[in-house]
Formats: sequence, C-alpha cells, structure tokens
Amino acid sequence: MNSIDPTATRRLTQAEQLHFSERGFIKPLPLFAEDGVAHLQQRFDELLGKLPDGIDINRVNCWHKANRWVYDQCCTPAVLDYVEDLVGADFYLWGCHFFCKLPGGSSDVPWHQDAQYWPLTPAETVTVWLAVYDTDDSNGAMRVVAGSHRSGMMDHEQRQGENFVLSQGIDESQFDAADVVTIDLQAGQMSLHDDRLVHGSGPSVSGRRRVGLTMRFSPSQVHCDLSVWPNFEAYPMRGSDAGLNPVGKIPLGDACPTSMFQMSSEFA
Ligand SMILES: O=C(O)CCC(=O)C(=O)O
Repeated sequence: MNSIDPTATRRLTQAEQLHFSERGFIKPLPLFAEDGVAHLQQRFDELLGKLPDGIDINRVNCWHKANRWVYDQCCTPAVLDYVEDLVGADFYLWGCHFFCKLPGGSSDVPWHQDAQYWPLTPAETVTVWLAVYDTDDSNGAMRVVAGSHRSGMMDHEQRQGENFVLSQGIDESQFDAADVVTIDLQAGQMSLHDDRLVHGSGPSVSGRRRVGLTMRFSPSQVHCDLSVWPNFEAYPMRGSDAGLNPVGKIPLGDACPTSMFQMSSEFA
C-alpha cells in the first residue's frame, strides 16, 4: 500500500474549485509521501519490465482493467475526494494511461483538447495526472493553456511523426502563448484538468525520466458512444451508477494491457 502524504487528507478548497472552473486545472495537489513515492517508482519499473517486447508503454491504455495494483491506485480515497469535489457525488473511472518520456522512446504530445478524442457526452471528464518522478520544463512537463476550456472546441489537424503520442494537434496560433502554464510537480504530487483544456508536452531535454499516471473520471451521466469505442467500460467509484455504460470487471492479477482499448474480460 502506498503511504499518503498527511496533507492530502483534505478536500479541495473553494479557491481551488474556483480556479478549476476559471482556469481549467489545479496544481500541485499532495498525494503520496516519500515512502509511497519509492513504492510507486518501484512498481512503475516492474510494470515497464513486464510489457511484452515491442509494446510501447505510451500506446497502451486502461491499466486499471488489467492490473489490480493500478486499479487500487485509482481508488485511493484522497484521489476520489479531490475528484468528487469537482464532478459531484456519482462518478466512474474509465481510463488509465502512463504518459512517459523515457530515453529512446516516442514522447511528444501535441497541443490538444481531450474532448476532441473522446466520444463521451457531455464533455465533463476530469483527469488526474500523478507524477511518478519530479517533472518540470527540463524533462517535458505537461503544459496547459489556462482558461482555454472556456473557448469551445478548437480545430485539430492531423499530426504525423513517430515522436507524437497523439495523432491530432492544435496550431499554436489558436491561443495566446502568455496563457501557457507548466504543470511542474514533485513525485507523488498530482494535478487535475478539464477535458476541454488545451494541453500538450515536448521532449525531455535533460534526459531525466518523466512519467505521469493519468486517471480519467466522469460523472455518471456521461455516456460513451460504443459505436466509436466498443470496448469502453465504466468502473463506478462513488455514489450511484446511472446505468448508461457497460460496467467493467475489477482485475485480480498483475497483468499489462497491450493496446489502447481492451475488454476487462481479457484479463479475467
Ligand atoms: O503527459 C502529457 O504530457 C500529456 C498528458 C495528456 O495529454 C492527458 O493527460 O490528457
């Protein structure tokens, strides 16, 4: 079990909630204490080592369907308390992805809005980005365009190149560079962002590892279009489930996903 930073056993303040609604993100929030961080880094290394040869960790998603330890991290009460303060009492988990910048890996994330990629209605998903290692400008920290979640959806163009983790991006001419904020975090801290917020990240110029474990949480009234994502499954976390989406099976073992979207039944 990861040990929690004692300052993480609190709810979001009104000022933090207002900041989220006006700027689209909150950082930094405390989560894991020092020994919890050591455990997180050790487990990350083990999971990386378990991936089959040729599978890029940036291109697999939904670790919570395959791996009980990752699922349990997503259920950390302090994480769920922060999320509940933004999305309300009834919500579920549906995605869990390591965004990594490791020596020799493909890692640039073009500017984008998550809601552009996701067939989820309404767009009300909140992402937890948990820092496995310290992150700042020198190792490709995530950057966000403050307030951009209030500007509607922006045009996304195809982005090709093996260094890009995502295939669509927003041109920088569509926003004001003065609004860009670096989500610098210490290992064990986390941030939260709105699914319409413009964000992205560049390479690690220092070569230092940068790893974020993202967890995607949606209020129960958010519905997925299964004709676009047939393998979508919800994992109710708090409150009541509206029954709008198939519910996934909680994993028992220590497996790894091997593609972006797999059914939980593959890991039974
Ligand atoms: O980790 C990054 O650099 C980008 C993460 C991201 O795009 C996301 O959490 O939606």
